[in-house]
Amino acid sequence: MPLLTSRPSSTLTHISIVGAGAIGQLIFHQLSTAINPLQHRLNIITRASQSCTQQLTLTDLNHRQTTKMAMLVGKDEYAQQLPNTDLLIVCVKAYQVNNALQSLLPHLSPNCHILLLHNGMGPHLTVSAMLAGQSLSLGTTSQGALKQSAWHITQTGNGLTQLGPYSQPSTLPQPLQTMLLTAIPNSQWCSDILTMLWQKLAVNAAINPLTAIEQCQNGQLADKQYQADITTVVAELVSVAKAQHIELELNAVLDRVYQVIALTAQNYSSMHQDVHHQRLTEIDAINGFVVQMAKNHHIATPKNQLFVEQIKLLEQQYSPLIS
Ligand code: KPL
Repeated sequence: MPLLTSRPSSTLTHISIVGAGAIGQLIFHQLSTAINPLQHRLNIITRASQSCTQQLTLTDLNHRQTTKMAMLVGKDEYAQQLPNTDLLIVCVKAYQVNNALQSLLPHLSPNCHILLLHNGMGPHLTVSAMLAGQSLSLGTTSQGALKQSAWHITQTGNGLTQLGPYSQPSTLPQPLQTMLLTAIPNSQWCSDILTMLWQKLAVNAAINPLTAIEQCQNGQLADKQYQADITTVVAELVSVAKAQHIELELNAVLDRVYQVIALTAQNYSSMHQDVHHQRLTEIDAINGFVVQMAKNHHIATPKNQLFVEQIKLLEQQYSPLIS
């Protein structure tokens, strides 16, 4: 059932969100509050066979509850709905990006703009090789959201969101860029998004595996006993970034890691939670990506490699299924 019928579909700007996890739903709430319903159509692409409408609830940081109706597009309507999509925002986990896009790309118009928003790095390399004319932007968000139930999320943090073009020059129409920055609080457009993603990768490469291995909150990593591990893992990452022509300053990156440790002291990192709930972790897109890139440049990254092995060992103990 289309949400709007007042304008012909071809004159509307269509925005589709892929992934109905906590971040996908949060972005849906934020966009649906900001868009002009006479000009935009917003929906969520699902892997279900049939399309349906669904009530989505958000409890925000002020404990206010709002409910929105969402059109969930199932596989039966991909061929009809996806060719109209102007902006596809992909909010699935890094390891789900390739599969998700493989089934969607054949239906997308070459004019569609794709935005990848996930933890870690790597999928942009395979996705950019799969594209048939579509242009690509990348992003990272430190917003926090937790699922209370399938369609009710609670916002837990208002961290920074950084978005920027991977395809050069960017073909994301200015009104869509403005709409994204208006809708998502504390967000910015970064012309040098790869540098921002490497900086965020350093934060995740230091905090996520260590908190999962030590089974602790982020704040515990301020303890002196973790200092050598954190410095080594970040120093390895900085040298790999440099080989990729991304200039990071080791001390500045370490300062940022310790700032995040302090600001999120009470949090359990996403990798800690994945291990705790026996889910597949994002290790391949975090420390695994550093190791992978290092191999291309013949750089040794033993600490990142060790973290990958330790997390994979934990995963083997519960054999997670790829969803
Ligand atoms: O992004 C995070 C994560 O848990 O994945 C940090 C910044 C480490 C906050 O927990």
